[in-house]
Amino acid sequence: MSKPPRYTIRSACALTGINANTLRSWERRYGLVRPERTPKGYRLYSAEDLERLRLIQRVLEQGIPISQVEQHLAGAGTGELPAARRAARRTGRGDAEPGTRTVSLSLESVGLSGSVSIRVPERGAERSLESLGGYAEIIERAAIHYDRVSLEHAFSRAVGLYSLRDAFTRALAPALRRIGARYLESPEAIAQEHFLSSFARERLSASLAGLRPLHQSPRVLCACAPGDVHDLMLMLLTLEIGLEGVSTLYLGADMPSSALERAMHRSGVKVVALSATLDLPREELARCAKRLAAMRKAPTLLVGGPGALRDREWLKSHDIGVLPEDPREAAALIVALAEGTRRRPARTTAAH
Ligand code: B12
Repeated sequence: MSKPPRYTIRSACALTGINANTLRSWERRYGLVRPERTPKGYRLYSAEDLERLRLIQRVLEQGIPISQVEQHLAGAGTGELPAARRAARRTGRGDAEPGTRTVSLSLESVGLSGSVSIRVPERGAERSLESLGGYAEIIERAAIHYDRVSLEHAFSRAVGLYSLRDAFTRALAPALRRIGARYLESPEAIAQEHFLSSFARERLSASLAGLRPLHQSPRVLCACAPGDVHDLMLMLLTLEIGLEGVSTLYLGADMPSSALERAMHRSGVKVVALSATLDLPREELARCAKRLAAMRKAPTLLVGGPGALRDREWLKSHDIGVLPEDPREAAALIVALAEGTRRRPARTTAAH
């Protein structure tokens, strides 16, 4: 089994949207998170550390000063936070004071049971930012105006409050699809789509860069199908696999099958995950699957994305697995295959 994943400070920044100086200062000045250190002194964050960082961000988002966060989190064990107790004392009852609202925070994500309610100042402007749908609109507007500052701000905030996965799939991706859908009405939409997809690639690349597992040779090869450059979901999938502690070989866009086969051979990966948004290059894939079947210790070949879903039956009939649409489910399946805890998809008997 793979070791629990640990993240470098670079990954932690990319995954939480918090910058490195802030992370160091939260550790040094307030002792809010204490990551492990490598023998050379580099910080390594655990998944629990990342969840705690997200919880801290949620508390800060409610207007609690950083200097009081530790106290708030410490109060969590009693089921009530100090701010809530103080507010209740002031009003003599537990319900709302004018100008304040109650926020419930689940502690499950940091390994504690139950949830806590805290009373925080009403901040009208923040409320509209609370749902990811709201972020999708802000991101779309920012892309339409090529407003990098607002884009950075909204996306980082969504990452911080939710996760990179949710921020990407529920805020940035819908904005991208909406902008993409407008290209017939407005030629400028192509420029806006490029602006937003480049931004998404930058952010996903930054996360991937910090996620190279240090202790394994790669087990999963990730690439786009030949001729296909839509690599955003592939990057997210690669990230999900990495977050499970499984090492990947990311080859990116438009991978010709001949090069793919050589890379599979040399790297010795156990699973090959391809992403296909456009229609499948059937001939090339069929040739690749055939050669693969003749290999000793052949890796499992799987394809995901809209192109694969449209051609599901054809893929199955060629002994090629189809990945679930949800990138997280797809990653779970790949990880299970890479770790040998799940059998390869059954060979079909359909005619080739
Ligand atoms: C961004 C984008 C681009 C960018 C790609 C940037 C990049 N680095 O990825 C650029 C500008 C380069 C581009 C180019 C082209 N594009 Co384009 N593009 C898009 C756009 C707007 C988003 C694509 C995307 O990232 N989707 C991923 C997420 C955001 O959305 P989703 O598809 O709904 O994904 C969900 C699931 O399907 C699943 N999923 C998706 N992919 C995968 C992969 C895996 C492995 C898994 C597990 C799950 C999964 O996850 C999502 C959550 O549920 C779409 C519009 C759209 N509606 O998707 C067009 C779109 C995909 N493009 C299209 C086309 C036609 C092209 C071009 C041919 C245009 C041209 N004439 O040059 C070229 C093709 C270039 C090539 N050779 O590949 C068409 C495809 C039509 C088709 N059915 O074949 C679309 C649908 C636009 C349209 N409505 O016509 N494109």
